Amino acid sequence: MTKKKGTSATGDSDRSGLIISHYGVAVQVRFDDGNTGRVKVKRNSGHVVGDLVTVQGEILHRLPRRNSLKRRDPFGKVRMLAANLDAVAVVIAATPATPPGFIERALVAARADGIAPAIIVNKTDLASGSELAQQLASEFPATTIFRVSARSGSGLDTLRSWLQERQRTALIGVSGAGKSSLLNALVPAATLATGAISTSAHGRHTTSVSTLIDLPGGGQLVDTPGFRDFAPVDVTSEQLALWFPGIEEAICTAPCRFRNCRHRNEPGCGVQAALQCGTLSEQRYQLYLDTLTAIEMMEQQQSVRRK
Ligand SMILES: Nc1nc2c(ncn2[C@@H]2O[C@H](COP(=O)(O)OP(=O)(O)OP(=O)(O)O)[C@@H](O)[C@H]2O)c(=O)[nH]1
Ligand SMILES: [Mg+2]
Ligand SMILES: [Zn+2]
Repeated sequence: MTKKKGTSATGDSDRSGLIISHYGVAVQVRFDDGNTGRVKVKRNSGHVVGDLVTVQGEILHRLPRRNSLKRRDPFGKVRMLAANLDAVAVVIAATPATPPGFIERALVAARADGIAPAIIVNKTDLASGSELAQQLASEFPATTIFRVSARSGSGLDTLRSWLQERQRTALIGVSGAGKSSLLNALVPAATLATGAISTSAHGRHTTSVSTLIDLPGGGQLVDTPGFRDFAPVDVTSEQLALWFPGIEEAICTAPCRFRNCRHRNEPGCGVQAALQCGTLSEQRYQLYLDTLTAIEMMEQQQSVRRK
């Protein structure tokens, strides 16, 4: 373990702090006295940015979490993004494009864990960005949407006051959407690396570790590495519809006949009714079905493993 600034010579006093960065085999802890220090952890130790810890000598104890944002990667592995969050903001840009269903699934994961979701449409200095913002406003009428440009600074004041009201917000989204650029624009002292302008539609991964940064005037932001797949973890096939944008509203408008309706082809289904009258789009419904099928497959695998 590297020697921590301000630690007693024996290193045996118990100190509490917050994990502000994770480097795989070590974490950066900000202690309650404001000093920071690196503490070694085992690879895949399960610690994550936002974790409250106590450190005694070289031993790190994690305190219970109030929530954690997780996703399942394409190989079925659970990846934890950050812990003890108040909000999660999905950063979107026209280029590189965000895969269909990413926003819906991120909203489901956030809501299921009691974390307030928002969408940040970045790069609105480009015409394509403004068009995208308009489109998303009609696709996600119930979600808070910010239109910003990290480059020109437009919309940042409104976003900043929203972030300040929440204690801790994680920025997530595909690589190249501009998460680190936004953080640098919001926090003058931040110097996060950002990707050079890329002609590739898929962008490249610039940020490789999550970092927590204080916003001047209150609130904290967590910058995360980009990823393209977002599959929720803590949501059962039964719960999915309750959190899925568009589906949830359909059920509220016209409750289904069966309480355990999965909204596929059960009679008296409110979701089918919304599809027929056009208040729910075919595309959104298909995304719901795809996510439902993926969760059901995971549940089956888990029940086979338990047997
Ligand atoms: N035109 C325009 N370009 C932007 C804006 N914000 C970011 N960019 C560019 O988008 C590219 C990617 O920005 P990053 O901030 O590195 O993106 P990121 O989401 O942090 O990417 P990862 O760290 O790989 O996940 C860089 O070339 C930025 O200069 C913006 O508001 N307008
Ligand atoms: Mg980044
Ligand atoms: Zn139904």
